[in-house]
Amino acid sequence: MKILAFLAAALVAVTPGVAYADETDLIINGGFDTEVAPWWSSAQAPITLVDGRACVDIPGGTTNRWDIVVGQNDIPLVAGETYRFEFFATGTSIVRAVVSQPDPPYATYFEESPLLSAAGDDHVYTFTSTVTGPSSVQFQLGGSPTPWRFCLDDVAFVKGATPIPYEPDTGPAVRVNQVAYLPDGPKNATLVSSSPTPVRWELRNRRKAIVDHGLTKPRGKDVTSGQDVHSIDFSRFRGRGTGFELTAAGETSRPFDIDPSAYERLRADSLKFYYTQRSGIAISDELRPGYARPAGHVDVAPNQGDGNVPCQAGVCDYRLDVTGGWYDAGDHGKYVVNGGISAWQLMNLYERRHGNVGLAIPESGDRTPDILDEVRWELDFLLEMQVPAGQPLAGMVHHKIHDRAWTGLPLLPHLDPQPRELHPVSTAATLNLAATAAQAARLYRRYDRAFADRSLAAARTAFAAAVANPDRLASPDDGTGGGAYSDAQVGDEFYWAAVELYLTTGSPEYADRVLASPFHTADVFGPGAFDWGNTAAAARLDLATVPSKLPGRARVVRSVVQGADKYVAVQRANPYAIPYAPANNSWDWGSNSLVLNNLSVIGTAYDLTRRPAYRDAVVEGMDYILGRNALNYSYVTGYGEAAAHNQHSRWYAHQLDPTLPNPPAGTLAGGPNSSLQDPYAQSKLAGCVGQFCYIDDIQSWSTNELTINWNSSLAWVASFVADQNAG
Ligand code: 9MR
Repeated sequence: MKILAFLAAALVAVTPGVAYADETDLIINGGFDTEVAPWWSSAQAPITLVDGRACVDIPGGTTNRWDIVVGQNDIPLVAGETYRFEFFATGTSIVRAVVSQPDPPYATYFEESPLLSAAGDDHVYTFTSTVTGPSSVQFQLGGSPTPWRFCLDDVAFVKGATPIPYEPDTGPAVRVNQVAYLPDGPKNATLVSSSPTPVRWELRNRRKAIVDHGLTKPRGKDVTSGQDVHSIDFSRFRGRGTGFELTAAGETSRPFDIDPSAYERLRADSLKFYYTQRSGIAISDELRPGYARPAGHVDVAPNQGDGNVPCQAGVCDYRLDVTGGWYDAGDHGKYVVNGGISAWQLMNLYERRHGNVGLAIPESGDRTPDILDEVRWELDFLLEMQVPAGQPLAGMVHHKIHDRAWTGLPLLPHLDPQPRELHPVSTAATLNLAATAAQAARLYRRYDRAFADRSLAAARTAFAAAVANPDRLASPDDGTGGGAYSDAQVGDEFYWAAVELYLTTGSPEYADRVLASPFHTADVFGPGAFDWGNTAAAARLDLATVPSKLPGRARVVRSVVQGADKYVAVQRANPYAIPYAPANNSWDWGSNSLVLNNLSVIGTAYDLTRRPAYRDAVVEGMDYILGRNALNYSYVTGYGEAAAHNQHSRWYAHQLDPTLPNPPAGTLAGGPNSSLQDPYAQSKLAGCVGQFCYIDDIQSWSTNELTINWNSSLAWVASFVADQNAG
């Protein structure tokens, strides 16, 4: 029931359901007093008017939120205009309130997913449109296993509104590693302060006794955050304990430990992440209390299964069994190029130290180290993606396998009803298999000779196939139902595959390929050292650390040390000690992984030189990830007092379904992404500076997803830090 809109201009406070001067409500019949039109709803859920509200009985057992919708079309949007979206609703579930494109591909312009209450609440949001054109205002209500009732009233969509600005809660001005410093390691913090002169800092122990003090160092304006900051160095303090706090300028930091044990835990947790990402196997409650789920994509309805997957129409006429592997991220796709870099990094972690880390996985207790058992789950899948002998393009590797259409959140893997499809082969995917299968051949040989032989044969076949098909590039437009992971430049993948094949076989054929690659002499250490599409630096790290007789190997080692020097210089110049400085302060998608991968280059330089400055730089770099940052937020679930926990995921979707868990401890969030590539981030973070381009909301897939390639970066660096013991 709409109340006296024409008198509203006289009111001072914002009252839901009311339009003010210069504001126009674009919704027709938002009050449902006597009729339903022009509102519409899905056929299974007709609207009835009950006491002047629109009510719908939502059937149980649908899949996606958008399977049941109440909506109104023909709402015109103007780019740059701000709208206030308000409604009153009752219910016992979550409603996805969206403003979207009315026709395919139904782009989402705005969304919020509040939890409803039986008594009902007013909901008020503002959003600034980035498009001009018609839209549909919708309440999406599907996806519940059980039936429920939704009632709606006082809907308004008001043009000319004033934006409600989003202010992140950044807590105290003293920014620390909220988890732990190493007793003998570097201990640094950052104070947000515009004081031009140093201020006093004090370190207090758990009993609040001052155990050290000193003066901050003013550092001026930090470009990564736009803040005026000071740095604090309390490295000389060598005590141990829990519950320390740092005070400066009247502000007290979040508490932290000075103790190495957190990094042993983080090493294991960041690696345990992979078991719960596994496809094709039931996750055991005994091994992961609270995370049990049935096996995903094993040909049990409603899954269509990965056991006998066809290609997209016109791509091939065989089917493959591609069960297993890890789900890439918060989606149910499995992509060879991202699986490849993740498997490589975990194998690299293993190759650098050769120890076991107990991961409590089904294979624990066999004679293979747990990390290798976990990576094997992915390697077996990567091998399955290779085109079998006798087929056209035999030896090449399919780029990816995923759902035909995008699914919504939440959706457990075993409940995904979409058909699965193999996408075309790509040179990049083929070289990912060549690189990782070659690497596997040298690391698994002492545990499983037959697997090592099979891997090496597959790697050789893949490399030859890629040489014969050097420009099969995955299309940037192939992003329906899964990510594109397209890569226009595969020279780096050729270099990487040749390097791994050479290191495993010592064969002159591959040595020649390595030496002839333009990537061999190039400076491969850019703003972010390596990622799924830029693999030359990864290759270089292995070439520098795995023994070989490659001519000019000393120069290779030197290049890694020089790369590390570059990242250390970037880190020293930054008052938050971030070893990542992208051009124009434009932070990349998955920036946390780039920060960590740069640290892994520095860590590799430490392994090569044993210079303590490199070790200290890696240890200090971890501070940024664990809370010493502009948002005062740890990016790792379960680590730190204020930490990421709503990462974008279809099954750790606690934010959208309270019966589901948050991601397991040790899960890394993607981190600040200046390009704000999802509507939620756009609605909250427009105009953000570098470090501020992040929001811990499940809807922000471009700043807050979890992925297998980002957790491998975390695992590598956590493992390095854990190896330093006290520092
Ligand atoms: O991590 C990927 C990032 O580098 C790309 O810029 C982005 C757009 O192509 O895709 C990211 O990968 C996503 C993938 O396409 C689908 N699964 C989730 C991945 C993480 O967001």
